[in-house]
Amino acid sequence: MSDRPEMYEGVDEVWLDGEFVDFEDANVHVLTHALHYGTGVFEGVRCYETADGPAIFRWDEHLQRLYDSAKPYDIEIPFDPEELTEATVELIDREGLASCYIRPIAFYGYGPLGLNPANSPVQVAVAVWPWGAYLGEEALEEGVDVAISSWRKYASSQIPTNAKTTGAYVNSVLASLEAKGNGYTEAIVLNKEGQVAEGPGENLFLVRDGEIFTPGLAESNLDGITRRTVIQLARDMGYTVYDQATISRGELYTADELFFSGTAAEVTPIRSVDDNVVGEGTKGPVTDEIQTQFFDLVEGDLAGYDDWFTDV
Ligand code: PPE
Repeated sequence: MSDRPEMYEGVDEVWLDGEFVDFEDANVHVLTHALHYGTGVFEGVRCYETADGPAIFRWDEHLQRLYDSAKPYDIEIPFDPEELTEATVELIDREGLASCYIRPIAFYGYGPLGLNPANSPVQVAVAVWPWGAYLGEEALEEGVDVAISSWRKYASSQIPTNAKTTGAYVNSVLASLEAKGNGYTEAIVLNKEGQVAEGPGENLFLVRDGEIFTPGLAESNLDGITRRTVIQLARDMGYTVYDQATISRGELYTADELFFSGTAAEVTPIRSVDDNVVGEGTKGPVTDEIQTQFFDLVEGDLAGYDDWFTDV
């Protein structure tokens, strides 16, 4: 067995199919259906350190999306939401983590190969580990340099775009590899029509003349929970937010500000697109205000959003 990635150092256990197992024993067979055909669904959630202790941000919505993602694939998750909640809360508690990233996954396990998954058991796991700034700590302040990917986002007529399906993430992996290979931090992926969809693991927001725009859900992007959070926060702050926008590639170059949103990426400014400087080439004022409000929110310092937290 290879050395454990640094990311998981200090993690003792994983919850797998109803049990807490040692980290090193959280394994599957090589003939696991999902390994061959990508027949799994997953979530990415964050638990933040708040004044009242660790609290999971928008857990119920993430869990709902997990069950929804499972539907098109007939993945019958053999645990109810209460059981997965209890398991996750207990896992974070057992690990003694003040803040962490949470990765629930449900997938067709070891059964007969062939495309029909009906005779493969559904396995479920939840792993947690500390995960800092996704695109780097500096990215949150300085912004990231991104490039338009030559890979297009698949359409929902091909693979459901509102589901987080493991296999479908090859599209994101290709876009990331290309961007990183060309010296950029991240990609922006256009949809089949050539309009802006999202990042490989982030939704995208555009600021123009003090108003905020984000691609609508028919643009082949994920219905991101951080996207929903940013839309509501911005509206509560008095901004006009167009959440059903169609954004063209050209509009990215002339935007005043651009930023990514995502559980992992949180609120990350974009400072250039295809080497064209966005705005002043720094974190713009609207992005700054929303990012500050976002971190105040997730750290439990904003009144009025208690429903969005699950205490550990
Ligand atoms: N689009 C995609 C394609 C995506 O994967 C994510 C999350 C988002 C948008 C933002 O959605 P939300 O997290 O609900 O706001 N990407 C997850 C996985 C990242 C990874 O590298 O793995 C995440 O942020 O957890």
